Amino acid sequence: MNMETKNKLERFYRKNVWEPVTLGGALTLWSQRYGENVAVTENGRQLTYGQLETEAGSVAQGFLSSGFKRGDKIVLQIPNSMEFVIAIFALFKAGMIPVMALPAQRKTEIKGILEKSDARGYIIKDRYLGFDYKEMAREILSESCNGVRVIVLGENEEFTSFGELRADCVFSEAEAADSADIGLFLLSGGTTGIPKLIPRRHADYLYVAKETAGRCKLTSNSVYLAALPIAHNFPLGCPGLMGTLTAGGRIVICSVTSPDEIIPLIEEEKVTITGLVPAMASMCIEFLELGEEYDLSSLEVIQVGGSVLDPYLAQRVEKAFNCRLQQIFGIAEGLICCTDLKGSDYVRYHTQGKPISPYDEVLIVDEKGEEVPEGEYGELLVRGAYTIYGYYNLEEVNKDRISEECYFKTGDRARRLKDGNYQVAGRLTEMINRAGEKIIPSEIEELLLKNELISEVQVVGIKDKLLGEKICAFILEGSEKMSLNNIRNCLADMEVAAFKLPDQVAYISNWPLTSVGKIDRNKLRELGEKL
Ligand code: OOB
Repeated sequence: MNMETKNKLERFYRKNVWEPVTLGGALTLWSQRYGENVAVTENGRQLTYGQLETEAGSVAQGFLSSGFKRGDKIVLQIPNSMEFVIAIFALFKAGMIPVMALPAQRKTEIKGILEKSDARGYIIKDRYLGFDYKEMAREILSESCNGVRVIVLGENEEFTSFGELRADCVFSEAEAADSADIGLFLLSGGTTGIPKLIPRRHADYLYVAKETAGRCKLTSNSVYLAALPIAHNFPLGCPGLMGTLTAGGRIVICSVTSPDEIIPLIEEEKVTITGLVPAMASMCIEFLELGEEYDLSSLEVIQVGGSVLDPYLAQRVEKAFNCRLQQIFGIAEGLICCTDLKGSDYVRYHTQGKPISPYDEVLIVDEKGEEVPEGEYGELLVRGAYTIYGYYNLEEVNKDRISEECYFKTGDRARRLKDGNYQVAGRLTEMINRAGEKIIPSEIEELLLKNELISEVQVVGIKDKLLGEKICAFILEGSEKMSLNNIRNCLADMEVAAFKLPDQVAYISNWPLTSVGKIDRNKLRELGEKL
C-alpha cells in the first residue's frame, strides 16, 4: 500500500467528510437535541436520551476511576440489552476501545480476540441462553491473558461487577478521544479461525450511521428493533443503534434473535424498522405462516443483508411483512451498499443497491486486477471514507488484502449494472471448480428455487478425488423429497450445461448458522464431505 496515497485520502476525508465528533461526544449532542425522547426500551424499562447520557458518563467515570485508561481495549461480550448500550457509550466517552465480540463466540475465538487486541478488560454477562460465561472466563484466564480484568453483568462474586463501576461524580470530557482515533474494533465475519480485528474510527463510524439513517428515512418517530446481536456492524451502525440515535428515534432491544421474540415485539412496540439476515427473515416468515395473527402495520422497512438473498425470498419478505424491503450489502471492514426504498421491483428483489457515500470508490476487477466492463462479474474492491486500510496487527494479511492504491479486496464476486446498482453473487472462494468448469452456487440455487417443491437450497462445492470438486445441493426438508435424478432432470429441462447439475443432494432440517445467524456454508461443505 502506498502510504502517500493513504495520507492524501485521509487528509481529504478529514477535511470534507468526517465531523470532528467522537461517538461519546455525539451522544452528548443527541441528548441536547432529543433529551426527553426515549432512546432505548427493553422489556418495559426505558432510558431517555438524557438518562443514557448520564448513565454512560457515570460508567465512563467508573472505568477511569477503577484503573482503566484512555486507549485501553476492552472485549465486550454481552447480549442485546440496555446495559450493552450504556457500556459501549461509557467506553467511547472514556476514550477506551470496545472490541465487539458476539455472544455466540466461545473459548478459542475469545482467547484469540483477547490476545490479539491486547485487551485489558473483558465484559461478560453471567449467563445467556444456558451458557456460563464466567466459567469460560475462568478457563481463559487460567491459560493466558492474566492481565485481563473481567467485569460481569449479573450475578457475580469473584470478578468486578458491572453495577459497581458507576461513579457519582460528573464525567469530564477532558479524557475523550480524537474523532479520527480508533473508536471500536469490529470482528471479521469468517466462520473458521480467529476473527480479525477491524479498526473503525469514531468519525467514520458516525458517518456511516448518518448516511444509512438517511437511506432508511429515519426520523425521531422511528422505532428500530435490534433483532440481530448488536455487536455486529449491521444492527450496530447500518443504521441500527447508532443511526437511530442520530435521528432521535427509539431502539427496542430484542434479547434473543428468534422469530417468537421478534414478531411479538414488532407488534407490541410498534416497530417501524428492523434488520435481518436472510436465514432469520425466512424463519420469521415461517413463524407468521403458522397462522397466529399479528398486527405488523407499524413496519415501514425491513432491511435484509449479510448473505445472498434469493429474489424469491425477497418478494416473500415484502408480502409477509407488508412493508418495503431494503437489501443491504455490507462488510465490517467498511463499504455499505443498499437499495433505494423507492427502487423498482427489480432493484429491490435482484440487487444489493448502491454505495451509501459519494466518496466510495468501487472497482470490479478480474484475476489480474484489471477492471472488467460494466455488467460483468469480478472481485469487488473498494476504498473510501470509512473503509479500512488494513486489519489490526496483521501485516501479512494486509499485504494480500490491500492494493497498492489502498483498495480493500473484499473477496466478493459482484457486478455493476447500468443504473449503478450492484449485484453480489457470493464469495469468490465459493465458486465451484468442477474438473475445470467454474460454477457459481447462486446461479444453481436460483434455478432450483423455481421448483415449487424446493423452498430453500444452498449449493456448495465439496472435495472430490476425480473432479477436484463436485456440486452438492442441500435442500431444506419440506413436504416431499425429490431424488437426485429428479433434480438433475428438472435442471436439464431448463437447458443449463450438464456440468452444472448437482452430483449430490442432501436434505437438512435446520441450517447450521454462524455467530450472527448467517448460513454457515463451511459447515455445509464439511457435512457434504462426510456424506
Ligand atoms: C455484514 O458484514 P460482515 O462483515 O459480517 O460480512 C461481510 C460479508 C461480505 O463480504 C459478503 O460476503 C457477505 O458478508 N454479505 C453479503 C451481503 N451482505 C453481506 N452477500 C450477499 N448479499 C448481501 N446483501 O454481513 C454486513 C454488514 C453491514 C450491513 C449488512 C451486512
